[in-house]
Amino acid sequence: MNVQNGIRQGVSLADRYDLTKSPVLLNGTQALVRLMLMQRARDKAEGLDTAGLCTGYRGSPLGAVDLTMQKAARELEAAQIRFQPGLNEDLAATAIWGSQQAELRGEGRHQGVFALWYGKGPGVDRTGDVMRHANMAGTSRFGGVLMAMGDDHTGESSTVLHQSDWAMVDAYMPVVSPAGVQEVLDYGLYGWALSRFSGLWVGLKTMKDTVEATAVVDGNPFRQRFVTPEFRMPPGGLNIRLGDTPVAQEARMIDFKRFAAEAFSHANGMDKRIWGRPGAKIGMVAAGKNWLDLSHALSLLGIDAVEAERLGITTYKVGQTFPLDMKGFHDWAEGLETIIVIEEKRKLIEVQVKEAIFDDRRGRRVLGWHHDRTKEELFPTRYALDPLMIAEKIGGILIEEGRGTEAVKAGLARISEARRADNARDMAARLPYFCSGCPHNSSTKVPEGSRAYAGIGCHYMVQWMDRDTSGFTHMGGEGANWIGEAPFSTRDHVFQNLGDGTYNHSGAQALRAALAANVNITYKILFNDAVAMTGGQRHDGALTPMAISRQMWAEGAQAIVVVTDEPGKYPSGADWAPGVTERQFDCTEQSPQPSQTIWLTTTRFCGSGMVPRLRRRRLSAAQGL
Ligand SMILES: Cc1ncc(C[n+]2csc(CCOP(=O)(O)OP(=O)(O)O)c2C)c(N)n1
Repeated sequence: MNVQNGIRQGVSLADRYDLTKSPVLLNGTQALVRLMLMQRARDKAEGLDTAGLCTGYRGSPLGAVDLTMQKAARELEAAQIRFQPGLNEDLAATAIWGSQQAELRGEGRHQGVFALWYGKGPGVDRTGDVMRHANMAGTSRFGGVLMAMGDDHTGESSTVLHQSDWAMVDAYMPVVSPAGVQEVLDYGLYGWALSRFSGLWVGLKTMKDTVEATAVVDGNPFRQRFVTPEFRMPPGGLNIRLGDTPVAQEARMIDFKRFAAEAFSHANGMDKRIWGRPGAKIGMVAAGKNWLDLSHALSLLGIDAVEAERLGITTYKVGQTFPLDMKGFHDWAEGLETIIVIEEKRKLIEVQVKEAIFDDRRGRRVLGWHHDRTKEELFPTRYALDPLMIAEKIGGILIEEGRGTEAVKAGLARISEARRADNARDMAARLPYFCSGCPHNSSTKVPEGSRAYAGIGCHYMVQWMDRDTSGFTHMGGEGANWIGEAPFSTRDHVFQNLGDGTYNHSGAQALRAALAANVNITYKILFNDAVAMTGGQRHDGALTPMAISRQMWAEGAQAIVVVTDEPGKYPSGADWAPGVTERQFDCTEQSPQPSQTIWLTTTRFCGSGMVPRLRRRRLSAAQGL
C-alpha cells in the first residue's frame, strides 16, 4: 500500500474482489463473493482445476446475495464460478447436490465443484429433505458444500424467530459460527476444506450482527493452512460415490463422518482458549455473535486479559459449534470448577459441554440456560442475549464465586444506573406501511363482509391495516390453511393474497392444493413484477400475468379475472387463458364468481419494499421477511 502524506493511495472499491489487494473493506455479503474467489485461487495454486457454484434463495439477512453476486459477474466468471439464482431454497440445494455429482460418471469438466448455498432460516427449514439426502450422499473430493444459513434470532425481519443450527445438526451437518466478516472468510475456507475431508455439507451460520456488518479484513487467500488429521478412513473414503445404498450411507455417517468433522476441528484449532491460562477456575464459553456479546460484557465489568488471568478466569471461543471438538474442550476445561456457557436460543454448545463432562465425576459445574444451584434462568432460550444482560449475569456469578472485585461491582452499578435512567427512549415510532403509490395499497382491499388471509411478501403488512385481513402462512402455503379450516367454519369463502414472487417460489403448488380440495377461495395474485420485499429482484424465469393465467386455467381455476390499474394496458391479442376477463381496479367489489376464482391484480409500480427505517424493531417486519 502506497502511503503519501498519511493518505493511502490507490485504494478503490474494486479492491474488494481483487485478490492481490489486502486488507480490504467488505460487508458480509461481499465476503461471500470474495470467499468463492479465494477458494478458486487456493485450488489453482494447488494445481487443481475446480469450478464454483453459488445458488440459493433471497431472504434476510442474506437478501442481497443474489444482487451482489450478479454485480461481481465478471470476476466470478473469470474464476470459473457460476451464480445461479434458485427458484426456491430446496431446489437450489438440489442443484448443489448435483454439483457434487459432476465428476462421478467421467463426464466432469473439472476436478471438482465447490458450492455455496444461501437462504433464510425458513428456507433452511423447507430444505430439510434435500439436506438429509444430499448430506448422506456426500460431497466430492475436490468440491465441498457450504450452506450459509441466514438466522434471525429476534424475528426483526421475519414472520418467525428462527435458528437453523438444529436443522443442520438434524441432518448431521457440522456448523461453524463466524463472529464477523473476517471469520466469514476464514470459516468459509475452513468449511470447504472440512467438507472435502469429511464428505459432509457444512453449515455457515450468518446473522445480521455478523453478516450485515462491514469490516476491513485480511483478504489474503493463503492466510490459512489447513491440517489433515490422522483419521482411519473406511474403505472407499467418505466422499460421494455411485452405487451407494441408504444403509451404507447411514453407517458411514454415524461411524465415520461425524468423527471426521470433530477430528478436523481439533487438528485445525477451531475452538481456542483466548484469555486465561491452565489452572484457571472459571471458564466462559461462547461462539459467533455471542462471543462478541461476551467480550463486550466483560469489558463492561472492567475485565481484560490481564484481569481475567488474575481472577482465575479463562475464555474459550468456539468456532465449530457442532460437532464440538471434545478433546480440545477437555484440554481447556482441565482444572476448571465452573463453566459458564453464554449462548442464545436453543442450546447447542451447552448440551455438548454437559455431555463432555457428564462422566468425569469431578463435580464440575455448568451454568448456561439455568444456574445449576438456584435453577434461576441465566441465559434465556427465548429471543436473544445482549452484552448488558450477560454482564449482569456474569457479574452476579463472579460475586457468588468470591471474585466480585470493585471493578466488577462498579460495572454492575453503572449498568443498573443506565437501566434506571431509561436513556435510550425511542425517538420515533411508527408501523411500517406500503410505499406511496404501491399497488398493494388498493389491491389488498376486500369487499364488505369478506375477510382475507395474508402471506409472505409486502402485503403481509395489511394485517396491521384496516383491511379485514388477519392470519398468514409461511412462504408457499398460502391458502392451504383454508383447506383445513373451511370444512369446520361457518364462513363459506375467503380471499387469499399471494405475491407473484411467492407464487413463483412455491405458491403455485398451494393453489393447486386448494383447487384439488375444491375449497371456496378467491386468490388475489398480486403481480408487481418483482420480489419486492427482499430488494426488488426480477423473477427467476419468465413470469408474466398471461403465463400465470394460463397455468391457473390449466390447473382448473373456475374463473380468472385480471384486475388492473390501467384498463386496456394489455394488447387485444395478449396471450391470456381462455375466458379471462379484464376489469378496472376495484378490489372492494364483490367477486362475481362463485368460487375458486383467481384475481390477478397487475400493476406497474413497485418501490421494492423501500420502507424507511425509523425504528428498527418496529419497522423491520417490513424489511425482508
Ligand atoms: C422460505 C422463505 N424464503 C424466503 C423468504 C424471504 N422473503 C420474504 S418476503 C419475500 C418476497 C416475496 O415476494 P412476493 O411474493 O413477490 O411479494 P412482494 O414482496 O413483491 O409483495 C421473500 C423472498 C421467506 N420469508 N421465506
